[in-house]
Amino acid sequence: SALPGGIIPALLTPVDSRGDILRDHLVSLLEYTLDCGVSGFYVGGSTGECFLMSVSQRKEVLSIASETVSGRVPLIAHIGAQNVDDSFYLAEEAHALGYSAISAVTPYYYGFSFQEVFSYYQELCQISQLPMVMYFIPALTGRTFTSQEIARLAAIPGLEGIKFTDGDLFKLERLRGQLPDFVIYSGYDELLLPSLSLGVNGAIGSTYNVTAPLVIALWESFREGDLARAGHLQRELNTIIEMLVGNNLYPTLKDLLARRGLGGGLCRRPFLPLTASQKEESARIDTHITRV
Ligand code: SI3
Repeated sequence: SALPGGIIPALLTPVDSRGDILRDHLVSLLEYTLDCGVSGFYVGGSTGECFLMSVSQRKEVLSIASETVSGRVPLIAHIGAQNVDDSFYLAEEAHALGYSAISAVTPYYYGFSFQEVFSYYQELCQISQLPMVMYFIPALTGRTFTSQEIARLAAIPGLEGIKFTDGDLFKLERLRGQLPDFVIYSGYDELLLPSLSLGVNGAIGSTYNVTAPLVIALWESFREGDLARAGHLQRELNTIIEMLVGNNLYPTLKDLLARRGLGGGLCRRPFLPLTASQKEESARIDTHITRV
């Protein structure tokens, strides 16, 4: 498959107080994480705040990322949208911009039937020449699938992978066993090591924007068979993730970038800027990360 493996940040999108994209900050984040050795980027996903953006902003983010990365690592464009025409449009843009793959969240909000979800992916895969990574995040879409249903989706020509953001590792294991050639990305940063032990091909996560060196070390320790070190790193990372999630995740991740001189910016409304006490907690998280 043309899909990248390894550690892939779900890219943050720095914006100013009006919600406009801060190109320079986005470029700094891309260059910083590339220097850390990440294997690709997942652009415009949940972490990228795509559901809070206009289609033209989403296109702008896709274009800044492809111009900046300029072929150094593969890029996956999240093009999922509530309006299918927007998805088709963004899928075409992603192809024109040289993306390696597209990804779409499973249709949500209206309680669609399996057949409706199936047709949605089938049509997107027919229209786009790029491989599709379905984005499975039942906690946020309210829609789950059995491993048998995911296997039926995986049989759609062009649907080559899944971003598996679910804590059901039994389901993950069943999928891996049934579909040896299907590309599976771990989506919960908290569960990277157990997911690696079950044979995922890569991991896409929000916290990798600020913890890339640590998480790459975890990945390499696992590959070298040093499970003690991999386990130690997962525990350290989970302490950081717990603090991040308890402090308003995305604004805190951006605050951490700002502390490293990378800009970072704000999040789009209705996300609020960090309060004074959240900023203090962010400073503690920053210290914690540098000590690991
Ligand atoms: O699309 C995306 O931005 C992601 O890759 C999301 C990713 O699965 C994250 N999920 C959400 C809802 O943010 C995780 O990385 C998550 O933030 C992390 O495991 C902390 O819980």
